[in-house]
Formats: sequence, structure tokens, C-alpha cells
Amino acid sequence: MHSLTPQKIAVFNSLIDKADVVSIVTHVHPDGDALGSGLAFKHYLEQVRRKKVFFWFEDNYSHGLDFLFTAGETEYIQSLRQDERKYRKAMQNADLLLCVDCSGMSRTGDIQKIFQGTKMPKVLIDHHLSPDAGSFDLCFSETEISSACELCLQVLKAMPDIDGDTAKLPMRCLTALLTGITTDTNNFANSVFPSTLTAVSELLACGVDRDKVLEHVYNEYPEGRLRLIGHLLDKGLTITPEGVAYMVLTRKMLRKFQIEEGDTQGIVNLPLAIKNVRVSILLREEIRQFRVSLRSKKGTSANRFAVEYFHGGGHENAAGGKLLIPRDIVFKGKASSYIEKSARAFFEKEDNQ
Ligand SMILES: [Mn+2]
Repeated sequence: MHSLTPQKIAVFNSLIDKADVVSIVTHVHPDGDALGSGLAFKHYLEQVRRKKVFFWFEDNYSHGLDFLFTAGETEYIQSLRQDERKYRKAMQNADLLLCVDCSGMSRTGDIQKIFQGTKMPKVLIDHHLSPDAGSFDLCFSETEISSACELCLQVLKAMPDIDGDTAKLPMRCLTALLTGITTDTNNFANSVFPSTLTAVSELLACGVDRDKVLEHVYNEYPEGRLRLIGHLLDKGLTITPEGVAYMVLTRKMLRKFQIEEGDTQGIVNLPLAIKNVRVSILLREEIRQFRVSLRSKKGTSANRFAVEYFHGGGHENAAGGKLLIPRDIVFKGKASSYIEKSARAFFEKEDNQ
């Protein structure tokens, strides 16, 4: 664990000491790991270090993650969203910026603009490939780890006031961490390392309610999500000869099945259950672009596919990107042929290596 040296922890600890107000940011379209790692630090900084904390993220999250927030917090976030100037100013005047679960500020969306040129120290805690370490004063980055939440737990445990004792962390912090580890490993189906199970074992020993996390995250979807999955798998799934499975989720479908932001999470994993599928791609229609999610089986790089054909990246077997209209395809009806062409080119290269 080379990113977690005592020197770096000491620097981070003194940056926290010197700060009264801390801003935390994470990636757009936040998932369980993004919210979990941001909230874990929020609760630690507020309850253990007595700091004022602003945690901000663009877009809404899946309803299954609502339980991470109290009703008052949700209301507060909504009120801030209505008064953009207020939160922008508050975040901009912070003494320390913490960026979690993204490889750099460019992944945080619009919010990045307000931190450009600001002088406050900036710290990155992340587990993606190729982090933008140069833009941060301090960087904790590991890729051989399940999630940002697992890395956050290691950093938090190394803090002098926690001193290796997970039980000293607030319960809401621990619940947030378990949520991120659970969702980023797809409920312990991928990216599980020995350290992951050790971390989770500690969280459970401290009394985190895993049943409650699972119930909220996996068993509270709206009905439309399951019906949409049925529709997509039956009518909208194509598998190329190279083993690339793809599905295109149109705005019309989202409307028909009453699907909200966040409710499509996990759908991209499903085609990997098919024997000859090596990569699964889900396109989601937006304005003048498709948002792209990619998953791959071991031995095939979703990251490389995303970098080469979708202006994106992420992890070796889970990545994301965009398909731009008209830059990549002339109109949205060309998405299928773009994927099929990319699949051929990608595997021609890959299989010749
Ligand atoms: Mn993550």
C-alpha cells in the first residue's frame, strides 16, 4: 500500500487541522461509492474533527441511496440546488478541497469551474486508472483496491485520532463506507481483494447493518426498472461476432418506463452472464450525445475500449465515456454501426497482441 505513507497521512492530518471549512466533491452521476466516500469524510470531519463541511455532487442519485441522507439533509441539498450562488460561494471559500472517487476535477462536472485558480490545498482520494495527480497537493491513489470507500477507510484509520480503531468512526461514516464497497464490487461479485474482505469484516464487527444496506440498494427499485430490463434484454440486446453485447437506451424508453437518473445502474452488467460475451456496452441517450457504460470480463480491457472509442476510461473492467453527435456519429441512428465497427477494430488489435 505505497500511496498511504505516514508522511502523507501527517500532511493530510495537518491540512485538516488548519482548515475550518472543507469542501468535498465527487464525480457526476454519483453512485454508491461516490456518495459513500464523500459522506464518510463528511461525517468524520463534522463529528470527529468538528469542521464545517460542504459536500457537493452534480445530478441526482438512485433512490436506493436515499437512506444515506436524513430528510433534513436532502432538503438542504435541494435548497442549495435552488440557490446556486450560495453553495458556489460557500464551497469556493473553503480552506481545503477533497475530491473523492474520481481521477480528477474534470470528472466533477460544472462545479470544477469554481475551484479553478483557487489557492486552497487540494487532496485527491481515488482508485481509478491515470489520476490527475499533478493538479492536487496530495494524492492517495490505489488501483488494486475494490473502491474509493475501501481506500477512504484505510486513510481514515491512519488518522492519529482514529489510530487504527475502526470503532472510533461514526456509525454513519461506516455505513456509507460499506455502501460504496458493496456497490462498486457489484455486491462482492468483482474487484474483491483480500483487503476488501478484511475491511468489510471490520465494518460488520462494528455493527454496520449490512442487511439494511442491501435492502435499500438492491430491493427498492421502481417497478419500471425491472420492466425496462425485460424489454431491453428481449428486444434491445445485440451481440457482435467478437462478443461485444450492446444495448441502446433511448429517452423514449426512459419516459415510457418512468426511469430516473440512477435507476439504470447495474443494467450494463447483465449481458456478461452470457458465455461468449467479453464486453458489455450500454448507451444512454442524452442531448447531442450518448452516455456510455462499459463492463468487461477479465482478459479484456473495458478501460482501453472506453479510451479508444468513447473519450473515456475508468477501471480495467469497468469504464465509462461518451459518444458524441455529430463528432463521432452523424445522427443517433448510427450508434449501432459505430459500436460494431469499433468492436471489430478493437478485437483485431487486441487479439493480435
Ligand atoms: Mn468508485
